[in-house]
Amino acid sequence: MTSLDTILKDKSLSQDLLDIAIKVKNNERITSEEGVLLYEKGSLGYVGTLANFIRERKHGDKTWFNRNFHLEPTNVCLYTCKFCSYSRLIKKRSDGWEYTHDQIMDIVKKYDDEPVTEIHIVGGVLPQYNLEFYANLYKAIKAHRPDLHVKALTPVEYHYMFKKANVSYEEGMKIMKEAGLESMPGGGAEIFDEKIHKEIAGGKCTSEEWLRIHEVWHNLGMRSNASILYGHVETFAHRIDHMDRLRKLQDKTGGFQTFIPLKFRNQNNEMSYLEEVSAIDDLKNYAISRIFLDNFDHIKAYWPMIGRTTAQLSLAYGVDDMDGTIDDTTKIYSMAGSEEQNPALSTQELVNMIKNVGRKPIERDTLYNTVKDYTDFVFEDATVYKSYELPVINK
Ligand code: V47
Ligand code: SF4
Repeated sequence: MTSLDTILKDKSLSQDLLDIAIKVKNNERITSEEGVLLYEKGSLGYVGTLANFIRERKHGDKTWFNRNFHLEPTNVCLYTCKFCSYSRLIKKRSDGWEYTHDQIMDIVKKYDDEPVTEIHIVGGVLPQYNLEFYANLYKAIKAHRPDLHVKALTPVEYHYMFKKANVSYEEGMKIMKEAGLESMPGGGAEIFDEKIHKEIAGGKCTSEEWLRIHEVWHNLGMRSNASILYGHVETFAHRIDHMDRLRKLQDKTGGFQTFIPLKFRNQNNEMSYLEEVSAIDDLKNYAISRIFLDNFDHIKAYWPMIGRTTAQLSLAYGVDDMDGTIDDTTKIYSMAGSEEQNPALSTQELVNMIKNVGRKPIERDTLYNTVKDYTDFVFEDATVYKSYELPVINK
């Protein structure tokens, strides 16, 4: 790949792109206008070089991953987001699942002998999954396995359950923290622009509410992630506006750990008429996120959504985090048409994916503490993760 110095000496580069490259070199923030310009005028090679420079300044070759599993209590949801291939309320509730507290605990217990460090809980919104249900669930998980980090739900669920329980965001998040919630994943943000948000995700918590709940959580000294759903009806200006709102909140709280660009997948949803964006757009989007979000430590490529090959390529375009082993425990993306129909990687596979593109695999915990550096580690035998049969519900 070209180096940043080569770009800085390139006489054919326009002044506006040169100015951005100089800012990157000097570790200065780019403006929203410059962000849009990167999408409109920056070539893949140009934005990739800038993003890779920032990535290596922050992390060198280090590439973070964790050992985790997802738990999706239900795929039935009150809301009807147009991009969602997952919710069964409208489609066919009898095709869905609605796990009870005990069934969820049975799934958690199946991982008792596995070296996972994180449980990622996410799913649909339903009345029975209320504040009491989740508070009891978090308590039960932590009582059963104190070392398992509970990363759970998004402002979409919390807004709904706090409203029903008639508690403020401050009270509600405090209850969740005391019950055992340790961090919040980045979902539910979609696109902050109010008009587009209403059009594709109307009814669920607004952009302002999403940001406010993260702020309240950060004010309790806790960490969370942020995402964007891109590649549908939004414009480049909407993507930058979304990142700008995150950058401003991050300036205030410093509570975000990682930014996860989520590519819209078009199978089995109400927006299937839209074509998916290309892998070149995906790489450019990772790179521009890396350049724009100067106050975010990490940019994550979520491989179950983007596919392993693009995830590997993204490591040269600003990405430094590959999420986790997943163990085939999420259905959100396979239902939406991802090439990863049964997302699960053994630690060895994930480590090799990272090594094969010349980076250093570092296992982390959810809060990015190093668990193990795999750079010089040689596997003696394949530590292949088992996939478990989940209980069949509603049958
Ligand atoms: O908010 C739903 C997205 C998100 C589709 O924090 C879709 O570590 C593309 O946020 N095409 C939930 N995307 C998942 C999420 C996440 C995933 C991995 C790691 C973390 C983290 C967070 O999934 C939703 C929505 O934006 N989504 N349907 C679709 N058809
Ligand atoms: Fe429900 Fe989430 Fe799907 Fe929207 S994206 S319908 S909130 S499960």
